[in-house]
Amino acid sequence: MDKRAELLPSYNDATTASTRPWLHRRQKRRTFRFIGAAALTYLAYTTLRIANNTEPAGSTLSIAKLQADLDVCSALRQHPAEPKAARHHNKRWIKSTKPVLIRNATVWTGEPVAGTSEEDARAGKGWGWITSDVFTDKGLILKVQPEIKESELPHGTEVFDAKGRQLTAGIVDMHSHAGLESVGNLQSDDNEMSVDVTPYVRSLDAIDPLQPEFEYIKSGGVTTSLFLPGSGNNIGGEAFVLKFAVGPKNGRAEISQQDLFADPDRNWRYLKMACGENPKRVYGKLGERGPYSRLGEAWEFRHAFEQARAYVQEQDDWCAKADAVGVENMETYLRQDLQWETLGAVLRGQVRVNTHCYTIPDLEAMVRHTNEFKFRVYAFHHAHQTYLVPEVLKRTWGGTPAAALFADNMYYKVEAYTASERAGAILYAHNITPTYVSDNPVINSQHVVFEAAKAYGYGLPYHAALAGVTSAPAELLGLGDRIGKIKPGFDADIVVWDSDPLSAGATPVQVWIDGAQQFATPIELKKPVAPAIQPNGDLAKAQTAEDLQDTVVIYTGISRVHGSLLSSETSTDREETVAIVAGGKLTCVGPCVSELAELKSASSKTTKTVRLKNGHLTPPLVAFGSSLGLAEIDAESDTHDGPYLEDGITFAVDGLSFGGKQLARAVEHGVTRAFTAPGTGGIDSKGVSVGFNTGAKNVLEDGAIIYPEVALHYPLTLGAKGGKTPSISSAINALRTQLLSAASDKKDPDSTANNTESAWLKRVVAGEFALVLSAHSADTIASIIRLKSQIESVASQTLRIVILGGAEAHLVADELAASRIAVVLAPLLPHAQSWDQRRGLTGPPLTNVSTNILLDAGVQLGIGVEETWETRDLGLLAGIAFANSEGRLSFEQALDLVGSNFYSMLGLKDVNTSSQADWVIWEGSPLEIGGQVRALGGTRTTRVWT
Ligand SMILES: *[C@@H]1O[C@H](CO)[C@@H](O)[C@H](O)[C@H]1NC(C)=O
Ligand SMILES: *[C@@H]1O[C@H](CO)[C@@H](O)[C@H](O)[C@H]1NC(C)=O
Ligand SMILES: *[C@@H]1O[C@H](CO)[C@@H](O)[C@H](O)[C@H]1NC(C)=O
Ligand SMILES: CC(=O)N[C@H]1CO[C@H](CO)[C@@H](O)[C@@H]1O
Repeated sequence: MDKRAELLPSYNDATTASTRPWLHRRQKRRTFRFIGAAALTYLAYTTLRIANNTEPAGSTLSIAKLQADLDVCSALRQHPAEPKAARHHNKRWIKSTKPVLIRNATVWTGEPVAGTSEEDARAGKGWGWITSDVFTDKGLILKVQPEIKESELPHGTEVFDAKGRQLTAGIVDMHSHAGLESVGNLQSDDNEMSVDVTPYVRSLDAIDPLQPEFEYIKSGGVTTSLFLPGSGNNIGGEAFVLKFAVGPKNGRAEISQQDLFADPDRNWRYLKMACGENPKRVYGKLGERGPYSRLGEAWEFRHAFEQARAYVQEQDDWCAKADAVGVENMETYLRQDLQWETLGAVLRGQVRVNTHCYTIPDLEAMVRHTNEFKFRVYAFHHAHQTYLVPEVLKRTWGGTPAAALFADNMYYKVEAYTASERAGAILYAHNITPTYVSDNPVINSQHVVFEAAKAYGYGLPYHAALAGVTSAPAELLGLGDRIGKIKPGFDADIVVWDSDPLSAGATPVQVWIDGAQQFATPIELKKPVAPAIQPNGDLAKAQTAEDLQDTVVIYTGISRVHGSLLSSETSTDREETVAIVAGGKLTCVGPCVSELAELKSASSKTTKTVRLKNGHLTPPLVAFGSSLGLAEIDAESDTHDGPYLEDGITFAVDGLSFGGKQLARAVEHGVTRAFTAPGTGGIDSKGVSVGFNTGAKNVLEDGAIIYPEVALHYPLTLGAKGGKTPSISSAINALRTQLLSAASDKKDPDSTANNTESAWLKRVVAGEFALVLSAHSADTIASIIRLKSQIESVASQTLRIVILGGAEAHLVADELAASRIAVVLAPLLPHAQSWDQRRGLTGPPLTNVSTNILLDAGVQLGIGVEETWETRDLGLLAGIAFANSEGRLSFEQALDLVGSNFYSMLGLKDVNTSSQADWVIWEGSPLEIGGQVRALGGTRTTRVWT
């Protein structure tokens, strides 16, 4: 019998629950074979006994057990083929699900037009959005064609009008740990950390379908995921491909894991392995146990596969002998060890291996292991250095693995420090498939399509980016003929989007899984129907930075100028707007007719003209709340300034270090200013923040420091609990006591005590500096509002308070507005990463939008940076708020969420608001995918990309 069917409960097929003919057939066949063989064996045995009057070898063994072992032999020889045969129905289909006609959609089928050669398809030819209807029944897509007549469809067909909106296959995220950790990160079942090599454990045994993330991940259009064990172990255990439709909402009697299997027949198995830093950190114990180094890890892998190889050989020898001499003559039973069964199946080609490997040594060692033991790796995950070694990947045994990537989440550990946003584009150019994954909860799987969108922005062809979260992962999971495309015969997993899925803020309007509509009362944003993106091939061209101090550069094709950079004379009517940059300064914005004429006549000056498509001129973006300038590699303390002081305060300006990759990327993304407070990352910090220029060489350089002191910061998230304040209540009371004492002491801080905490609290109470408090919980925020009025009544002075975090701020929006407390959302889109964020809104179609509720209440808003890598995305995050604001935000107001709002909420004078100010010229919109910085300058850094 099939070993894995024995290990796992078989799927209770909802459509055939009472009869399960497929199961019965197999059981009957087996029973028949068993009875037949046993009878024959007994006959042979008695005949022999009579003839020779001797015991044949093995006579003490159970004939029944030997026969069962022989059945196992045939299962061991099976090689799973991808299911191809036409299906009458999808086995996951629930009979109560009605046929559905989706009318008037703009459809991405997932394939180029018929007849497109493979070469042309790779080059992006033949792909496109088509206007079509889609008809589904019995859990399958049955028709994809325009103007399907309702009269030809079964009675009771439900009709959904897509109104011309974009329709794609359900998103497939091939790296998720959803359901393995409880909401708010209270419990984790990600890793079985008893030993390093645990091929025998299964993620399924922990997956909790009750976790709320199942609903919000699905609200992002994700219908299928590979649920992997964590990466703490070199060999972490078996993974499962599951769909996000479960329970009564999906027409099922109860909520069970078994309802989740994407392929009820479980044709393929999956294994998670991991190499590099994680396992050696988790297990290596000096002198006691390995792996202590990558050397030890390679041994762990090779040793495990050596056991598995011997196990497979022993089994194969037994089976061959049983075939040759007759199973009844075997002297032993077939060896079957749960410990090596999974790896044995890997060597038999029955398991799709997915391996977390970042670096060249890790990738290359794994490629050696595949050749030594002859097993296939389907994808390298977290594969940040794969773009450097495509030829190494091609040496993998059995076929070139894909790379499962993040678009721009990088630099967080040493292994991720040599990464590139262009990795996907580079790999694709080398014929290697990039797919985009969430590693949920690292990135919220709900937004995995945003990773693909950014990959397109970083030069991956549009069709390959969209394939990277649909058909490509489907194929890598062995389900490429069932999911990931909109094609007759495929599972009816469908998303209708409110805008192009690869645009900022794209949100599903409705999601179907196996033909069943997933949201009964979806919240739909009021967005105009917009055409799909016209793929921009220019995004693939790499730009190189130049310092053109001595050249006059004329930028033409500017279609939008942020108001703060428009001089009063500028008229943007009729004439084309240009921007002239000389010596790093913006010397003219507007038609600049006379200036252009002057430049033409003054032949002495070197001029260069850059023609932009849809150019934008804006002020620089501001990173608020990150550890930019204080920490380079999040996981490496040597690269940090260090933790904040529990007792007393420090000044971020004293710890700044310049020149790292984080700051370089910030500049390239138009973020030339950062407001950073003491701390080691995340939103919690304590002390006095600094405002600085991210492009500066060092702290002494002219213009490097914009504000030596920005605000006084304290943590009030769960991170505030510890040391002298073991509780939130004690942390709030400690702050209250200090503020009250500052309010009652009217003396000016004397110069010797200028830098003490109490001197700074006095400045806060006097309204000279803002108090920035990191907090997510609505109740903590309510306590802060209460605290503010208590202090103000004593100080008779308005306190300037800013909340950083604010996941649950929407619950106290009116109170925040009344108390004139500003909120910097970090992250913009929370997803219950901690208990105090659990009521954060994840957005439509499941919930309302947090920013809209806060804007309606009149709360002053900013968008902050929680993890430093997100600095790159600040423009796009503002773009998401803009796209989903239903008109509440103008283009400029959206940009101000990551710019001028910080100055006003913190009470800072924007030191450079004149036309001499810092400026950024973009090709494309900074709020949209594909917007690229082409030049920036002003106070300090001047850089031009050509
Ligand atoms: C399809 O949708 C588009 C965009 O909303 C609309 O202009 C068009 O009239 C619709 N066509 C049909 C047949 O409903
Ligand atoms: C004390 O700090 C304030 C605020 O930064 C500053 O304006 C003042 O010059 C400082 N005084 C001395 C003596 O350092
Ligand atoms: C969403 O917001 C709208 C408008 O403010 C409100 O009427 C509605 O009740 C809200 N829906 C939910 C589910 O919170
Ligand atoms: C405080 C500060 O950086 N001010 C700058 C504003 O811009 C002018 C002109 O570029 C600079 O000279 C100032 O240093």
